[in-house]
Amino acid sequence: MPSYRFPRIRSTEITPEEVWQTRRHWMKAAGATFATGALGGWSALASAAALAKLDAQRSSKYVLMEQVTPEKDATTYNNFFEFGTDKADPVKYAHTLQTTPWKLRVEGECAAPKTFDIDDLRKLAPLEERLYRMRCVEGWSMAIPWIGYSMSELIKQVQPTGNAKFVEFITDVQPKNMPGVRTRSIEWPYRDGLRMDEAMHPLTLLTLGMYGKVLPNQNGAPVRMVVPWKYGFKSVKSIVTIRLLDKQPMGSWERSQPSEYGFYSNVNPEVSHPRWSQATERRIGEDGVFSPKRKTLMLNGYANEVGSLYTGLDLRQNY
Ligand SMILES: Nc1nc2c(c(=O)[nH]1)N[C@H]1C(S)=C(S)[C@@H](COP(=O)(O)O)O[C@H]1N2
Ligand SMILES: [Mo]
Repeated sequence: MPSYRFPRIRSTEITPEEVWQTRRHWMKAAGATFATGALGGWSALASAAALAKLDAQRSSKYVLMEQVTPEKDATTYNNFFEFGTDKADPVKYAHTLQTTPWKLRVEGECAAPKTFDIDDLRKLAPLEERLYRMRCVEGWSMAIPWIGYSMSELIKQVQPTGNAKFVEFITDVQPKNMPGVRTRSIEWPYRDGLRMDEAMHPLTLLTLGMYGKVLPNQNGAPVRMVVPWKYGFKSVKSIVTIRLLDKQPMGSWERSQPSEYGFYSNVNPEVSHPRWSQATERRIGEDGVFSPKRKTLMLNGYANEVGSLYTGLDLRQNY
């Protein structure tokens, strides 16, 4: 099994452009290996190679001075409880997820509720490739080139009313195809919510692809959300319903354990989860037990962009 690792460069020594160049180089190498069939038998990677390309303009605004997490790591180390609770489960089992046809309904406090299919969504706004940090509350993180556009582009289509103060995002439930929903690990359908101004913030991404291709099932095909300044579980996968609400909704994790998971779930190194410190993180794809852990950044490094959403809010109380 060949493994692709980036050369170890201190992140302070590289420019965003070099990061992307390195990534292109890596993708070429990976493509060459797929072509020769050297990975025979590893179905997950074979199917990842077969995913349709998705063209997007690379964002000049949303870049990071960091190395891109290898695609193999981002697509084989996942949380998608509908397919099991082990990180290796989604890539093994999510091939059963039925993604066509797909309908996404946007409804609730709005003048023009509407149902979109995936073609509608692809055409709704120009697709952008944005490199975002992603951090799970469990203490690992990645830097992933997502493809999509700001969630606000979709939400404004339905003409929200003045009562739309919150937005709820709901995953599909396919009992026959999702072994995890037969267990009561959390409440199904998987759901979570944002304040309206958080949902309308340009960083909040309606996501249709990653690494130059459509989303693999294990990463939430065919359409998911990515909210990079919040813990990973706010980034709802395989969305079928978006509901504009006048009251704050309660997500699946908050319902299951309100003392551990709050509505905000902003990445915050100063406020620990009861079972895990949030001060540091392990970057997936960085080799070895001797690699130093990274310090977790306030709002996952997006404080300049979204900090003002929380002025006057006690982030210890509103965790
Ligand atoms: N429907 C659904 N969405 C979900 C989850 C899930 O279990 N089900 N897990 C969340 C968690 S905890 C994380 S960390 C991210 C992981 O996204 P990734 O696998 O693409 O890295 O998805 C989030 N979205
Ligand atoms: Mo997570």
